Amino acid sequence: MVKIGLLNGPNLDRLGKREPEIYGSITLDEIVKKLNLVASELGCELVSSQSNHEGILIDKIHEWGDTGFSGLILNPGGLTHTSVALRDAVVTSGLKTVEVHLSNIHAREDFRHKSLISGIAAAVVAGMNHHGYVSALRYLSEEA
Ligand code: DHK
Repeated sequence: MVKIGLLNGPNLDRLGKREPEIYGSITLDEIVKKLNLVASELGCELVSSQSNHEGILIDKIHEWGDTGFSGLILNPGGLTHTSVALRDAVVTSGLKTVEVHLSNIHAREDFRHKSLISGIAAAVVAGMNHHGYVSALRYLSEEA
């Protein structure tokens, strides 16, 4: 069975109450529940994790890369725009990765336009709110 990791970075645990006009009003728990339903329809296994700490995210990517996962759905939050270390971890893991953003980062502040992850991701989804995670899962379930 294809195993896919869902990894959310800093502040994504605040979904639902965090700037809902930008990030939507659905919580991360609700997103994960929806994704688990889709995963079981697709016949793949989804494992989810969230952390506000860069090193913990990196450790999780290493772990998933070493334990038979084939795909990664990654929303690095603000680390998208700053973290060379997270980018290096994704490359090292060998996981086929889809970068997801709830908001359209290209329509926001200039500092959000640059992603250090996009250049090494298989695909990027931005601005589709929680639907972006579902699209990423559908893609990886067939392509990872
Ligand atoms: C989430 C964040 O936390 C921001 O720092 C990014 C991203 C955008 C999102 O749209 O999901 O800039």
